[in-house]
Formats: sequence, C-alpha cells, structure tokens
Amino acid sequence: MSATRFSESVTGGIRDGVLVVTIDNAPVNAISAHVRQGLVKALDHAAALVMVVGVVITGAGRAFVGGADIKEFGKPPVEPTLPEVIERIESYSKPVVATINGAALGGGCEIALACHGRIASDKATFGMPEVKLGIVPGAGGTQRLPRLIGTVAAIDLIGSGRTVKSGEALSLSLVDGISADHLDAALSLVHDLASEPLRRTGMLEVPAAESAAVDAAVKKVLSKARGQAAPAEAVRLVKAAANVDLKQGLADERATFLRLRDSNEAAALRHVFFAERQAGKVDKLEGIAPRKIETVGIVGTGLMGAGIAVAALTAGYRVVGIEQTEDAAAKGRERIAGILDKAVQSGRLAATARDECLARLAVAANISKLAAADLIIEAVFDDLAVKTELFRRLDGIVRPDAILATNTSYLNPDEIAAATAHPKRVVGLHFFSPANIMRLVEVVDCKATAPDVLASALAFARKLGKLPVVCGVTEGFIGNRIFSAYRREAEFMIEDGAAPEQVDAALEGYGFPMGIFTVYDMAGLEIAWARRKRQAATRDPQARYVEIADQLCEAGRFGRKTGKGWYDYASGEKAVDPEVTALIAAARKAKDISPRSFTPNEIVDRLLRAMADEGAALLTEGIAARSSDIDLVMINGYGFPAHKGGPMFAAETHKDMTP
Ligand code: 3H9
Repeated sequence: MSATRFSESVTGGIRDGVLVVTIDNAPVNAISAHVRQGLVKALDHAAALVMVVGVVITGAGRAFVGGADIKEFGKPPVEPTLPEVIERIESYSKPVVATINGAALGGGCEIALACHGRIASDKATFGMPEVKLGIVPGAGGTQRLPRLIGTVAAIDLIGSGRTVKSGEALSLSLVDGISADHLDAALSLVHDLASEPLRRTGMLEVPAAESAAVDAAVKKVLSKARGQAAPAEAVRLVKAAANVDLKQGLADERATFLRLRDSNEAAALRHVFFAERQAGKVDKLEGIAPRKIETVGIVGTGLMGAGIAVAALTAGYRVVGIEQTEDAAAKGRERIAGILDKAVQSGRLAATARDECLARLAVAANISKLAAADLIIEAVFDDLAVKTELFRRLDGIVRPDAILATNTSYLNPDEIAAATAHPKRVVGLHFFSPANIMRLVEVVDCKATAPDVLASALAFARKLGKLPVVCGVTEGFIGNRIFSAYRREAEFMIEDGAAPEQVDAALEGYGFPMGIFTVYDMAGLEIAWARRKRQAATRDPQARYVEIADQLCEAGRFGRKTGKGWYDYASGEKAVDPEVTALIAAARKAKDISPRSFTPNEIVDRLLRAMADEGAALLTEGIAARSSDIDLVMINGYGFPAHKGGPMFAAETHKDMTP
C-alpha cells in the first residue's frame, strides 16, 4: 500500500480498492487545520479515482481523534471548518467507514457519526466531553447522535460528557461492530455498503422517545450542572433534533457552540483542562527516573489509611497495612474490605477485581512486615510526637531504598523527616478524605527530599489516578492555608453583620456545592479549635481575631456530629439556630460593632479576593510553583466551582469576581 500525503498529518493508501486515510497528529490526533485540510484533499482524491470504491478513516497511535484542537479556540478561524468537513463526509457519493482504534471524543466522535458505517476496536472509547469544556458539540453531535442512539441516551452522553467503551457503544447502536481486525472489518463493510443506498445519519428520523424518560434524563443532567450554561444548552439542542430539520438543528447548534466557546465559563474550563495537564510537572525532575514501587506499606488503617489502601489496591499495588494490635488489624482489614464492597455495590468495581484486591492485601499488627515495602505511607494520628517516633522506628525496619511518606495535614514534614537517619527519602503525600474517591493529592517537596523520591511520589499518585500538585512546606500546605484565609474572611463578615446562612447562600449561588459554614459543620469544629489554641501564644495581638467559632466550641457545638454547630440539626435538617444568632449578636456588641448588611456579590467578591491574596503569597514564597496549581487544589479539594476556573484564574482575569 503506497502512501499519498494529503497534509502534514493526513496520509492515505489504497487497499482492496479502498482509500485508507490515516490521521496522525500526535499526541491525540486533534483536528487541527491541517487535519481538516488533509481530510478534504483525501476525499477529493478518492472521488476522482474510479477504481476506489470507498474510504476508511482511522487514527495513528492510541487515539482515533481526540476532538477539535482546543489550542485553536480563540484564534482566527481557518478553512475548512469541521462542520464543512463533516458535511462532505456525510454527503459523499461513495461509502465512508470510520475504523475507531482508540478515543473518539468530541469532534472525533462527530466525524465517526457522519460516516456511513463505524467499526470499533476493543480499545475504542466514545464521548462528547464538550460540556466539560463549557461548550456544546459544534459539528453536528447534538443532531446526529440522537438520530443514531435515541434522544434519552444522547441526552445522557452529551449532557454528562461521559465516555463509553466499545461494548456499551455497540449496545447503544453507536457502532456497527467491534473487531480485533478492525481495519479488515471496515474494508469489508465498505464493499458491502458500496452495493446499497448509503445510510446517512443526518437523514435518519430521530426514534420516538417516551416523554417521561426524556424528562428524567434531562433532570439528571441539570441536577449536576451547578449553574453552568453548557449542559442545559446541550440538552435543549438534543431535544430539538426530534422536532426540527437537520439544517435548522445544525445552525442552532453552531450558533450556540460559537457563543459558548467565547464565554467566561468555557475560558475557565479550558484553563482547568490545561492546568490539569501541567500539574505535577517539575522542571528539576527532567530526566530523573522514579523508583520502582510494587508494595505499599500503610501505617494506620483508620478512615484515611483505609481509603489510601483502597486507592493503592485498585491501582494494582500490593498493600501491607499496619496496626498496633491484632484486633485493630482485623478491624482495618474489615474497613478496607467494606469500602471495596461498596464500590462493587455501586458498580464502580467488578466483584472479581475486588477479590484480586483482597488477595494483594495484608493487615498485620507486626510492624516488621514493612521490610517488604517500597513505599511506606503513615496515616496515624496527626501529632508530631507520634509521627516522629514512628519514623524513627521505621529506620530500623524498612529497606535502605524505601521511601517514607507522611500524610500529615498541618504538621511540619521537615520536622518529621529530621527524626529519621535519611531525611532525603521523606516526602509528603497529603491525601483528601475519602482518599479512594478524592482526586487531589498534595505532594510535599520537603527541604531534604531527593529528586527521585519526589519523582516516585508523583508517579505513584498518577498511577492511583490522582491529580498530584507539588507544594513546598508551609502550615496547611496550599489548600488548608488558603482555606484558613477564606474562613478568616468569612468570619470577619459574620462579625461585621452577615449571617452564616447568607454567606453560605452567596457561595452556593456562585457554584460551590456547599457554603463554608455548612462545610465547617460537616468537618467538625474541634480540630481547627485545637489548632487555634495551640497558636494562641504566638498570634499577633494586633491582628483581628474573631472569637465566635471558639465560643461555639466552648458551648459544645462541634458541628453536625454533635447535632449543632453554626447551624442546628435537631430535626435532621440544617436549620438556622436563634442561639447562634444571639451568640453572634453578643460578640458584635462586645466589640462595639454595629452590624451592616452585605450583598451576595460583596460576600463572594471578598472571599475570592481573600483566597487569591493568600494564593499570591504562596507563589511569592515559592510554596506553589504556578497559580494554576492553586486553582486545581481549590477546585478538587474544596469544592471551588471548576467553571469559574479557580480563585487565581478569577482574580487574574477579573472575570466573575462578582457572580
Ligand atoms: C470539540 O471537539 C468541539 C467539537 O464538538 C466542535 C468543533 C467545531 N486539543 O490528556 P493527555 C493535549 S472540543 C489540543 O495527557 P491522555 C494535552 O493538552 C474537544 N490538545 O493524554 C496534552 O498536551 P501536553 C473535545 C489536546 O493519553 C496531550 O494532548 N475533546 C487535546 O491521558 C496529552 O493529553 C476533548 O475534550 C485537544 N482536544 O488522554 C478531549 N486533547 O502533553 C480532551 C489533549 O502538552 N482530551 N490534548 O500537556 C482528552 O480527554 C485526553 O487528552 C485523551 C488522551 C483521552 C484524548
């Protein structure tokens, strides 16, 4: 098969009378201008050759086509546009079959939809993740997908942006077949199709759907939208496909795509997309190989340790859990098995995978079992004496090349490292609870951490499927330091006249799933109280200090678990408590503060500024390497709405500083 080059990224060769067109635009075959130009040239070429019966389109490498080139968004348009290319494919006089060898996402899926047949490999995945970028599909996806798989399934896929594997794609009728020899299967499909009228997706009727099922699918999508525009627009367009002709539906889709593409929301989500791909990249680690990690020791199998164990087991590691007594070890094993069982019940894990995980797990009361571990993570009580004592003991037990990680939230990991004979092998791995679910891990580069230890910690976190963000040593690392500044500012506003429920409502209106005082009650007030008491002696006496949270704790109001905190939970529901209102009023009076009113905009604006200012300090101090890392920490650890881009993005662009 001699190859013809149609553009820098598109080549073709004739096989069995079919032009096999390959898109090769590493790393993900995004549809850059030269891909679009190459595809049109390839179609022109095949149209002119009488001996060619049809065309197969496939991708080089691991992806079929990863979607439109997101880097082109915001730049002047270059002809031909993707809708033009797709229209050309759909109306082509000879059969065009997509051979989907890997990810067919966004515009990649739209190309496949416009073809006259689709054959998937068993590694193929399909999705329309546009809503995750704050946009809707812009090359016919909202109009063609419902014609092929029905309105309800199309609302689910486009509204959620989720990706499906080839098996599910086949059961949805998104593809015509799955084959290990997908290219051969596609060639034979072209020959079959050549003898019959072509099935053009855009010409199909949208199958009738029950309105109750459509309403339920819409409700599900909108319940997760948290104030974002794109999911509602996507759902509207998919529903319209059943009622308007293709041309009108495509025009509406295109106009919506272009409007959303230029919105603040889309800019914020693009920022998050690229921020995630930057995270964990460290210049000084260029060329440094991570150490091999196969067995992970976890000291402490409480809530946090068990969550970490589950994350490590499901990523394929062997895990050795350590407890102080046989009884505690048995309970730890039960806790880990319980989390795995829940994952099976909710369909996130296959029962066979759970059994494999349990076969790789040992929980013992004998710390010497850690001699086999390549990485040891401590998840014991957050107390300096406890942790330093443990690390000192580990020196005599673990292998000389084993890595020691601390999961402390607030203690100084340099002090923990100093307790060992080899501080170079110590690193921080700050997981968020529940550790098997939360994506964020702050990877703490301590004073003495060796580069290959840091590289190993990053590689480990990535293998767990986590989002690792590197940070230096500071009280509370990136997230808790910003959270403290955020909480301090919220308490200032309470003292000045805002009510906790007003602050929470303003934050929820901005897109946080929960306001800060509700979060505070969920987490419990006592840990921060204990820390404030520890810090009392060194606190700047001139700095403003709000006593209200201390007074709530003194009154035994530790949050949800004690039935009351900033709110009252006696009825089972969160309710404003007149006792708290009175306590706040008394605190204001004691300081001669006349309460003033706050608008939701002012509340959000002040909280965003407090976060961004603390973030700027973290950058100046070299604790965070880039402001986008700070955004990721707040989005993935503290509920900051991704569609606002994170506090630093909101501050830098001056967008959405008021909602
Ligand atoms: C769309 O299609 C709109 C259409 O409806 C309408 C148009 C008219 N563009 O994730 P990775 C880069 S919207 C440009 O680590 P993986 C990425 O930045 C698009 N660049 O790889 C990174 O660069 P670097 C809808 C892209 O193997 C490198 O590729 N499509 C794009 O873990 C590797 O990325 C999507 O939203 C892109 N589209 O995962 C799909 N995609 O090395 C987005 C990636 O410099 N992409 N890059 O840091 C993905 O979900 C994953 O990249 C994918 C591969 C699953 C494909």
